[in-house]
Amino acid sequence: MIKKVLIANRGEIAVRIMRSCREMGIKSVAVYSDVDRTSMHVRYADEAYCIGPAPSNESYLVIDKIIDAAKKSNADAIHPGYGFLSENAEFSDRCIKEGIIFIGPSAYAINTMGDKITARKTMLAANVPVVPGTTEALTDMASAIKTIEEIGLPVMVKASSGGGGKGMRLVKKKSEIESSINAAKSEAMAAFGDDKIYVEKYIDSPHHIEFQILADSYGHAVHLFERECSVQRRHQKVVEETPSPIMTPEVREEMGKHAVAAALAVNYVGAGTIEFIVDDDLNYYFLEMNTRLQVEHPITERVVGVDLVKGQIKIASGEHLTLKQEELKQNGHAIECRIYAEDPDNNFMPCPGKIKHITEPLGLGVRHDGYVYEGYEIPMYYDPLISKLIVWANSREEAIARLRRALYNYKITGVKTSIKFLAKILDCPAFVEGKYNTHFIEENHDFLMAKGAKVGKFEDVAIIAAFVDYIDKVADLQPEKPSSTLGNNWKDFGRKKNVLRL
Ligand code: MV4
Repeated sequence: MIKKVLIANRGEIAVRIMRSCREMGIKSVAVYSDVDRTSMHVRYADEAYCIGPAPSNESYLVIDKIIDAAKKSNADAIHPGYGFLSENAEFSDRCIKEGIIFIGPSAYAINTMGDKITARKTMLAANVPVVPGTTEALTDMASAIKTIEEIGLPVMVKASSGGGGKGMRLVKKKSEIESSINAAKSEAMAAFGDDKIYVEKYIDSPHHIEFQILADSYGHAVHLFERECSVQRRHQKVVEETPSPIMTPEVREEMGKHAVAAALAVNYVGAGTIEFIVDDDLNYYFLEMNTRLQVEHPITERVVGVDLVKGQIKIASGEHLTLKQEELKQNGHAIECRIYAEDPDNNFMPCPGKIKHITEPLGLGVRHDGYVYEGYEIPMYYDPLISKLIVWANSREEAIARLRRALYNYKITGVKTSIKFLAKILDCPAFVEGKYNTHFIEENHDFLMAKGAKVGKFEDVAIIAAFVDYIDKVADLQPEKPSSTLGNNWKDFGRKKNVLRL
């Protein structure tokens, strides 16, 4: 039985995990760096422990400090969230050695999927389709050139320790092979301390479609269908939706089976995601597995009706997975967009800073997973994600309309955000028609960057919100009349009557 969970993370995901813990009657323990002392996850938790200075490599990434906090607080388990130590095999192992449950997969599963060459071999053995290419690391240049010519140009040269687009080179011409291999190798060595590289046939204009899986410790695994994640910028997802507009029931069922086979091939336990690239003819290929809870998990939760964090915790405490594949259904349509403190007009430069005013979107079919509050200063040390806005509706069309509405309702002043940019995506014909792939943002750059009438409206309301905030502050400075003289003031929207003297 898990009675207390330490969350080795911060921001919206730490709060989201604590919410499920609270519903399960499980106590939560926060860890925080010096700059996070006033962060929401510290407030939300039942207990909190400082683990050091702001830089993650002195706090959230230090295994010893997290284990220490887990022992001090007597936590039974650690949830790593995403990022930080979530895909660190050493951390998974260390927790087990210390007698603490790691809410995540084994070091074996993390390592096997973390090394992309090993992952490709393992998938081939499990009959999961992989992108045509090599199953061994390239050795000398002469044989590498020969191998690439056999596969046929264009190809992708990728780092075995890479993933998420790091250490990757597109090779179109024979004359580029040698320099691309050398560049990929040195980039991989610098980033991962491992220069093993392999080659794949280049899939032009692919879709990124991933399958959520859950697997228990007894070899039972199910998939929870797909998420379409092709709207991304520099390998950062921006909008995700489920179901995928391009999927058919037949391909979905087949891919789902392959996703389950992929997880079982590494004896996977917990929640995980199988990433595929998919071409326009719906040919699909295993790309990589994410051995953690993902940022975009809420759209699956909403459409399939499963709390994935509760699922993770139950599996980690040794329960049998009671979900049956044939009982799982996709109901309606969900879309998530990520709201960042960044400036779309200045190359998406991160803009950490103090939140002056925030009005969070509410209403039917709206979920808002965030952690900031008015007066909170987003630190510059971490990912500038402010929140995730998730909507659900019966149809894709209605979900788009609802997300537009929710983005319109969402007001933040004090920091620059990506809200307007997201609203433009939802107005872009290619998105509305569901005809987009991983090149969507670059192909629609001019449309997305244009300033339309709808964009102006957003700014107007933000200014009004800031002004309301301002007159409230002025009112606070003025002497208040005794309430008996105010009479019936129900139309004053709760503001002080003497404000009218302005
Ligand atoms: C590819 C590819 C085309 N062909 N591999 C980018 C991130 C990493 N996970 C793998 N990526 C790609 N691998 C082959 N053989 C195109 C991409 C790719 C991509 C994949 C998923 C989502 C967005 C992407 C954006 C650009 C390139």
